Amino acid sequence: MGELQNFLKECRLALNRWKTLQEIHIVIGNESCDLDSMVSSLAYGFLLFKTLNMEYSKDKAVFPVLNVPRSQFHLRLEHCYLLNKVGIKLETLIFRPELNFEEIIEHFSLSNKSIKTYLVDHHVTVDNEDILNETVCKIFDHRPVVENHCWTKENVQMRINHVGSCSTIIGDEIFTKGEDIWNKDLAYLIYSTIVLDTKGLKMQNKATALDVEVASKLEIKFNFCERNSLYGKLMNLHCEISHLSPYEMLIKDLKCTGAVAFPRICILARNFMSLHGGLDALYDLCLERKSIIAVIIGSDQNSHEKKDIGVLFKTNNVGYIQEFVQKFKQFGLQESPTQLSNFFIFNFKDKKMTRKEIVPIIMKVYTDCKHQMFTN
Ligand SMILES: [Mn+2]
Repeated sequence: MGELQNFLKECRLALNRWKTLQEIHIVIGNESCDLDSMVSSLAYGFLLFKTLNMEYSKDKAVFPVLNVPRSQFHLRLEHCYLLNKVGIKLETLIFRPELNFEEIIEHFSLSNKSIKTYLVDHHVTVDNEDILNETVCKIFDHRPVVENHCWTKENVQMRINHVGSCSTIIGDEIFTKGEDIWNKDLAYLIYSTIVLDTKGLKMQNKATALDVEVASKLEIKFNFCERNSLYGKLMNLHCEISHLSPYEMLIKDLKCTGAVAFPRICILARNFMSLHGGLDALYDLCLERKSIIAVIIGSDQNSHEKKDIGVLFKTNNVGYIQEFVQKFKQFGLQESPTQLSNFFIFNFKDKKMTRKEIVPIIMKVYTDCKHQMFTN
């Protein structure tokens, strides 16, 4: 068994006897569980495992957590493909519902044991993990800093770089903090993720100098030489939707912020809504996530439009909806008509935005329109 596979097996075993541990390190990615979230938590967990000498200690353990239920993981074909390729078995992974944070925190604080949390690929905890806030000690992220995040420099080390992939940051951490822990499987996970997130490491796309630097170092060290074919393979898997129901399409790559859900899908939002069961699935999502608004970020590389946004309001408050739509349009978007009074399609006028850019805009509009909720 390889070192990485053995590490994951050890983590899993330690989870079964967590009450006997003196020191726990939780590494958790964001709730969309996209590829760089998963790989960053596994890889950073491995770095901690090696550099804190956990392999020789019965008292310490690291839990690299994938922030989705196990039952929803198989929808992510590119993740399963890569794990299988490096020989990692799904049963050795730890999924969010398999840890009871409340119970762990209570037990650890009562008995004066140590618990530390590391956030990768996000820097604001959502409801399902905000109980961990007090324990957060390090953050690695590549998205725009949210202004009202609650961390202070004294308690939390933040490393935020505007790179294409969070795995680039973790790869760079490994090169500087533990170069000797690299093995081919770990390197392949990081390398593949950077390649996918930067569209084949092309600078005109999302790759930055650091993405290229880390990926190139891995290419030299481990003889990787397949940027284009690897990108094609992973992207095809990522965009494969024939095995998914409309609801599964929505939860495959989903983020929720407050009362707004942001599913990202591989067809245009307009086309999603014409699927049989598309609208129902969107309502189910709102119900399940207690969302008032669902914002579909649609993309289809083969279409002329390439990207669009669909917004469903789970309210009939016309004043609210109108103000929201007017305000949102001001961010370089064009509204195109639909048959529904509470669903809108927006097309980009010139510059297309990513979900990272859309989320803060929507949240600002959402806050600015809140007063309308209570009128009418
Ligand atoms: Mn990410």
